[in-house]
Amino acid sequence: MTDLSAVKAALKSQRIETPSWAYGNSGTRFKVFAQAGVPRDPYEKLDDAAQVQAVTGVAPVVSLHIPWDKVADYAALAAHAKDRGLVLGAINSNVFQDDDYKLGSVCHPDADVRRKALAHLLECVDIMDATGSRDLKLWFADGTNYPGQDDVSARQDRLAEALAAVCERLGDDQRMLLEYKLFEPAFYTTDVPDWGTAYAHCLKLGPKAQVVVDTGHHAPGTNIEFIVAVLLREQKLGGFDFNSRFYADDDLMVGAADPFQLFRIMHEVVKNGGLAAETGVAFMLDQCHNIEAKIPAIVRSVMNVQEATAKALLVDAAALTAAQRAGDVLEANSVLMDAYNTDVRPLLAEVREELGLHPDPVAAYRASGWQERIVAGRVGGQQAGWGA
Ligand code: PSV
Ligand code: MN
Ligand code: MN
Repeated sequence: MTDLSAVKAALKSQRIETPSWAYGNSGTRFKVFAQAGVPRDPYEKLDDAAQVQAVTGVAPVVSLHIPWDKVADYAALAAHAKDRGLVLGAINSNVFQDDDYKLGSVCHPDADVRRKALAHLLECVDIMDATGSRDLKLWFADGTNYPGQDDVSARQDRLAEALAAVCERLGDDQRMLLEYKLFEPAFYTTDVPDWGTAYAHCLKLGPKAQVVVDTGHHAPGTNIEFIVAVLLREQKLGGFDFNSRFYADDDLMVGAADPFQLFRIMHEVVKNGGLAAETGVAFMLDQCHNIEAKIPAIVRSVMNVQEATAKALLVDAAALTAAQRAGDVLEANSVLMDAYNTDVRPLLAEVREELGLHPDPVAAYRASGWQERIVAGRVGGQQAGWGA
């Protein structure tokens, strides 16, 4: 039997981090469909994030992307966040949108380009000091398009050197989250293509270096929950970049393409203790909302993560272990499926009411009048930078 009050307490204390770039105009490389009322600067992105927090109560953390969120005074931006009940989360570096990075950034064959890329990563740590952020999230577009183009092992050496320099610079309470991605924009080799490569680097770098699992960055059919279980077991799971994919790095709303996969991932998280704040697993979103309304889509995404988490928390752990130990394959599977097939929406509505919130966050957002205010008040909203 599952203890419902413990389930509710866990749901109330989960923190879901939303990305600043999801509030701006962003999308595919083909066309970014601009929406009315989107933020014109990072301050307004935080104003929108505050609306998501206001209706969900579990999304007070916002990731930034540098230089997309470049401001003159990061401490002032952090204060703006604080005034709205938010905190600034992961700082995402950007060493992929400059002409110099055609052949890579920290893995580039030219030492001058590598120095420039490293300087940016170190600047991101300076920004973390000002914002109070714990996490530096690193994703590299580095790789090659053609066999023979560059020395694969030498590129790993260059990567290791840069990562070590970044790790060295981190403060005691700061971490480096290394993100992997199978392919794109490099199509032959990618320098951090998979969790194994990320893990190997993080292992050498020590406890401040952790792997981040972006759910859209795997080959079709990859068993992501297995990766999650292994990384948690090795205490190397720094967090998630949640989103949905049908084909490649689609960046659609988490839980939209495959809610069952999201449940399986959250089951491994819950089972292996990753929901506890002390483990430091960050539940971040990394999404673009190109054709759907942005703020309600982010609210829905937060709810989708909550629903998968609630179902995972409802798994009857004792019954599951008993069935597994007895070798009762069907019973073990049905214990898991019972939890997955539970409609957790009423439970989450109760959780919200107990937090003093409206039971339906999307309806609450629509009723708030915020959308009408930003459409009327903001002109010339910002391009997030990605997918331009
Ligand atoms: C590029 O694939 C990417 O989508 C990565 O997932 C990063 O986390 C994100 O951009 C922001 O840099
Ligand atoms: Mn990502
Ligand atoms: Mn991605």
